[in-house]
Amino acid sequence: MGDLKLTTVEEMEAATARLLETGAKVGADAWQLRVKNQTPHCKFGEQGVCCRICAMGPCRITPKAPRGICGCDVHGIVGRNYLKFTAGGAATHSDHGREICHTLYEAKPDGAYKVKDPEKLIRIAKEWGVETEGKDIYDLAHEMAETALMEYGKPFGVQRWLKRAPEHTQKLWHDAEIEPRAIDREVATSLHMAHMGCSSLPEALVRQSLRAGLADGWGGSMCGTEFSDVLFGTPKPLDTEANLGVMNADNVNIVVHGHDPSLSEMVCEYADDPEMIAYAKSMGAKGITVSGVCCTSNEVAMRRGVPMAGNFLQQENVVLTGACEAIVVDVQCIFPALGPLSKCFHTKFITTSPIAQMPDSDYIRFDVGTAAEKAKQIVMTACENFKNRKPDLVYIPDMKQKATVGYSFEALVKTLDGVTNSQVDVTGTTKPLIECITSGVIRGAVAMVGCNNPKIRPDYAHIELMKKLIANDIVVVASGCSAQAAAKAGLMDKAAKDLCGAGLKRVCELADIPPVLHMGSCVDISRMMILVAELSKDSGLNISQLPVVGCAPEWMSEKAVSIGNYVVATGIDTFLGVDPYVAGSSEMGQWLTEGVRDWVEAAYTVETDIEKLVDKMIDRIEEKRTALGI
Ligand code: CUV
Ligand code: SF4
Repeated sequence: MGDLKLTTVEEMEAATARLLETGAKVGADAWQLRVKNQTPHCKFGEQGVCCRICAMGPCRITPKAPRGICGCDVHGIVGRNYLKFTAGGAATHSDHGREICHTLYEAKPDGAYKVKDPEKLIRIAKEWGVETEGKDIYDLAHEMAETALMEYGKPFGVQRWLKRAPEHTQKLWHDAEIEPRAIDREVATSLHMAHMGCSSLPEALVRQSLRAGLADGWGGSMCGTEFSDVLFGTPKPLDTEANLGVMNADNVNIVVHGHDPSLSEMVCEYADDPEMIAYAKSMGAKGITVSGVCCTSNEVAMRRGVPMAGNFLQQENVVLTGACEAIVVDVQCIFPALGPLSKCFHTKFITTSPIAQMPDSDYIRFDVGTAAEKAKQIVMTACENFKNRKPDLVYIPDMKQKATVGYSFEALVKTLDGVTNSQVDVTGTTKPLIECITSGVIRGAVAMVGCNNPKIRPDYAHIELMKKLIANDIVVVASGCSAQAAAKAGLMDKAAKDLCGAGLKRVCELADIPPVLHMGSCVDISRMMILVAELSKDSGLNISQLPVVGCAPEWMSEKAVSIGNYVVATGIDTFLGVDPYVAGSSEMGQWLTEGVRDWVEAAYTVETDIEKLVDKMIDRIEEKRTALGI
C-alpha cells in the first residue's frame, strides 16, 4: 500500500478556476456566475413563508401580515411547503424505482436486459411469498416486476418492504400512523393535504412528510435498488478512480449523468464493444472512455468500475475540459445549463428521457425495447464527434484518486466476516460489526449522503466531516455525491486507513477496506436502511439505540428531504448542513427537531456551521454509547 496523498478541496478549486478560464474564453456561463446573480436569495422563500398554492396569493408572512388571505398562519404555510418538497422527492426516487421494475418486466434471456443476479431475485420472491419452485427465472422476474409495480398503486395494505424492519420499528410506524400505503397514494395524499384549504396543522403535515418519505425509502427506492441488483448484479468491492483526471485526452470521452442505470449500463456495454472501439479508432481516437457524474456514475462505478468524473457541482466542469464528446443524461440533477454550455464546445448534450427534456440538447429517446440500438447510436455519435474537438480548448486537470467501491449490504456482510474474535458462527450476519462497535474498536457509524450546494463550500463539508469522523474511529458509509466527494479526495483509497484512529485503522487492515465505504447512489440509501435493520435484529437493540447517525451537509434536492424524512422515521438522528426552508416557523422547527422523536425515536438537527455539525454528531454517537453502557 503506497503513501496516500489526499486531493485537497483547494486543489480541486484551483482546477475549477483553470477550467472557468477556458469557459470565459468561449463565453460560457457557469453556476459560479449565476450564484452571484441570485444572491442574496429571496428572504421569504428562504424561510419558507411564501405561499402560492392558490391564486388569491401569493401571500407572504411578515410581522405586519401574519396570515395569508385565507387566514393560514406561518406554520401552516411552512409546513405545506415542506410536505410538497418531500412529495417531490418521494415521487422522483419512486418513479426511478418504477422504471427499473418496468425494465425488469421486459428482461429476456436473449434481450438487452437480463437477470444477472437470479439468487437475489429468488430471495426476494421468497420474502414476498411468491412461489419460486420449478419456475423459469424470467417468468419469475416478470411476476416479481408486476408485483412490485402493484406496490405503487395497490388500493389496500402497506408497503411489502416494511417487513424488513425490526418489529419494534414496524410498531412505531403503525402506532404513529405513518406506515406507507401505496407509493403513489402517499405522494397524491401529500399533494392533497397541501392543497388550498386542506391541512394547515404542522403536526399533520409533518406526519405525512414522514409517511411520504417512508414510501420512498422503504418503498420506491428499495424497489430501485433491489431490482437494479437483480438486473445488473449486486455490487461487490472493486477498484476504480475518481475526479476529472479519469477523462482521457486521447480517447473519445462519453460522460453518463443522471440516475437510471438502464441507460448507463447499456452505454457502458457498447463502449466496451470491439466494433465500437474500432470505430473510435477510425475517427482518430485511441479508444473510448466512459466516466460518470452524479448517481448514475455511482451505479456503474459500483457494478463495472467505471470511473467517476465528478459529482453534482462538477457537471459543468466535464464539458469545460473541452474533451467531452458527449454528455449523456437520463433523469434528475441535470443542469439545464449543459445545453447552452455544450454549444460553446463541440460537446453533444444528449437527453434520453421523456421525463427530462431540455433545450439545446440532442434528444435520443431511450426505451427498454430499443435500448441496444439507441445505446449504439449514442456511442457512435460520440465517436463521430471526436474530430470536432478544438485541441486548443482541451485541458483535463491531472487529478484523480484510487477508490475501492461496491459495498452493497451483501458485500459488506461478506467483507466483514473475518473481522471477529467470536467463537460462535457469525457468518452472513452483521455480528462482526456489532462486536467492533460494542468493544469500542469502532465508536459508531455515520451515513454520509446527499448533494453539493453552493451555499456550502462544495465538497469541503463532506470531506472535512469524514476526515474528522474516521480520525475518531467512526466508520463512514456514503452514497450519492457525498460518496463521490470522498472518492475524489482519496478517502475511498484503502491507504486512507492511515487517517483513522487506531481502532478503525485496525478494522480496515483486517477487513481490507477503506474507512469510507461506498454504498451506492441515492436510492441505495435503502441499503443503509437494510444495514441498520439487520444491525438492530442481530444486536437486539432498537435502531434508535445504535450509535449511528445520518448526515447530509451539502444537500440541495427535494429527494434529499424525502431521504431525511425516512432516515429520521427509521430511528436515525439526522444532521443537515442546509436548512430545509423551515426557519420561518418555530412550530415546524420544533416538530422536526424534537416533536417527531416521540413517534420515531429520532429527529433532525440543522447546523450550518460545519465544525459544530461534526462535533454534534460525535457527541450524539457517544451519548448513545453511554446510554448502552458501552
Ligand atoms: Ni441522486 S440528489 S445531487 S445525484 S446526491 Fe448528488 Fe445523487 Fe443529490 Fe443528485
Ligand atoms: Fe394565500 Fe392562503 Fe392562497 Fe396560500 S392558500 S396563497 S396563504 S390565500
